[in-house]
Amino acid sequence: MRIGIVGAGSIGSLLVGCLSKTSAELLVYGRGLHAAHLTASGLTLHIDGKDVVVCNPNDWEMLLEEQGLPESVQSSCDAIIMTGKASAFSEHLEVSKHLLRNNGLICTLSNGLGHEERLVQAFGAHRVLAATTTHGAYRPEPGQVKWAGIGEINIGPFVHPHTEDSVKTFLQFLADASLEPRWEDDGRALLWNKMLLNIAINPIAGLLGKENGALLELTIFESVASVLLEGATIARAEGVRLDDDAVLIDRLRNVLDKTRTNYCSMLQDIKAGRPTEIESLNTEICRRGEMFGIPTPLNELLSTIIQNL
Ligand code: KPL
Repeated sequence: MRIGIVGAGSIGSLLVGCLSKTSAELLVYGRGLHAAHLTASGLTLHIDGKDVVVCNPNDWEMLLEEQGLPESVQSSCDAIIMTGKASAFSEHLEVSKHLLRNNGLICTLSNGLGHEERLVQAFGAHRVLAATTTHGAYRPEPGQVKWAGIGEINIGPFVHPHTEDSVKTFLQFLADASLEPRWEDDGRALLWNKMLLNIAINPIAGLLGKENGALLELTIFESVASVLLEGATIARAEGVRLDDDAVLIDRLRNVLDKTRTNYCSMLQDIKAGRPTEIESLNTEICRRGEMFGIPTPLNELLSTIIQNL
């Protein structure tokens, strides 16, 4: 199976490193100095401060944004995982249209809601899977990725039920890569569960400037949980079947614990002076809250502060 990884940031590079150790054929799209390292010297993966895995650039084909897309790679991927930021979504969508073969599968790990609808418009419901990840990773320097939290990749149906063999093969490659794929029958709940984690963790860890583990401190954790529960009210108003509040809070605690040494993606964006994903996260909760006439003061506050940073 030829798998395209579109967006070679922290999570994208983690996937490249792990999948390069399987028999999957890899096509990787990235830009800048980090992508130059991936092309010329490969990738070093530091696993939770213990093991170091060196990944050889001959194990993937690299496409650089700076060079444009060659004809030779057109319609060559059986499956694509878009791993870029929400702000890169439109550009990565165009790249994916070029790379994905007829009837190939596509999913995105971008944080926030609304991306899958755009994939369905572009590729058709039968080609789109819902997917999220709780793996935590960051890039201490170009060519290096720290896998700071071993989580899961959750995959499920979005609109189409997806029982075809290619989905099983795709999941098997992710399992061979030790990326812990897990099939979830309710794709909408899957996307919302990840959204709830991100609206709670990302802006607060971003403002604190600390690793995810700092949010486990009792007084901070209570506020983090309140932001999550405010979002859960909106999900339930939309008819999404979520677990009870206590289960949602346990999951939050668990993800914070597993990614305790990770710098969340919003903190990485703030530090690097890049746009954050706040628009697709807390601001989106406020927008949806307004539609239902449900107040979302905590999400409003975080959204305003992050936007004004
Ligand atoms: O998704 C993440 C992110 O940083 O965006 C978590 C799971 C919160 C890991 O930090």
